[in-house]
Amino acid sequence: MKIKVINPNTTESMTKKIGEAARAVAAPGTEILACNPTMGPVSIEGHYDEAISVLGMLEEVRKGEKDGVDGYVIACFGDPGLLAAREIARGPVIGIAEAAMHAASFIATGFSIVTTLARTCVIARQLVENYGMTRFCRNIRATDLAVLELEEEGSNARRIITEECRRALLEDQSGAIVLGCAGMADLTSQISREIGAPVIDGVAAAVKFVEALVGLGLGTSKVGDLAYPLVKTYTGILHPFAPSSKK
Ligand code: 5HY
Repeated sequence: MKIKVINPNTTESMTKKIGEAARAVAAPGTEILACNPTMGPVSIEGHYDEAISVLGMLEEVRKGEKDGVDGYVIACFGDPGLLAAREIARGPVIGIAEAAMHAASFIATGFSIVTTLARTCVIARQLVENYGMTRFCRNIRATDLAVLELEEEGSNARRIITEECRRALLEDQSGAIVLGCAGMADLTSQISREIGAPVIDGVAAAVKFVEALVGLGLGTSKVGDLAYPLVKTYTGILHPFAPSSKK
């Protein structure tokens, strides 16, 4: 099967890291296509970045549909454009935040999210509520690291994140940690060993959930609100994004 893992920001070093994390857990028969749009924010750190990033992400799904992709991962912790992507996709589309939270809920009675800037915590909080995870999520902790600091050689990002994860176990009584940024995907096993608790990266979790759904013969429902978008004209520079009758 072919799974397209989409980094909605345009930082290629993060896309490479995300692709490596996805391939590390993919089953032998799964081909991972890691990509990012050529247009959009270099990092997604708030509502505006997220809104703008959705168009580029959806374009990657549109291309995937033409290329016979079996399922998609949206590799950004805000799960931007998730339902819009599901409307245009035949196969399953999984966001890394929903995947990580569900995985954590299967192995612990409570988890903490450790993320980047404090201003993104409200986005994670909204996802916790939307996904019905309020009873499992004990806390959402910001490290105040900018997303691109995770890409800097020799930054002390890993140490800062590890210490925050350690505090979360003690202070939140959490049994598992969810990493709140796709850019942390390469830190999972090292942090888990250091703190002695499960640490979940949503990229890997989402890949396995897509494999499971495709393996069950399940794709996105086309009954009701996730049916293909209605065919209509889009004017101006967005004209190429108009839903067409060709599926
Ligand atoms: C992410 N931003 O996973 C989110 C994390 C965040 O560019 N990739 C980004 O801080 O919201």
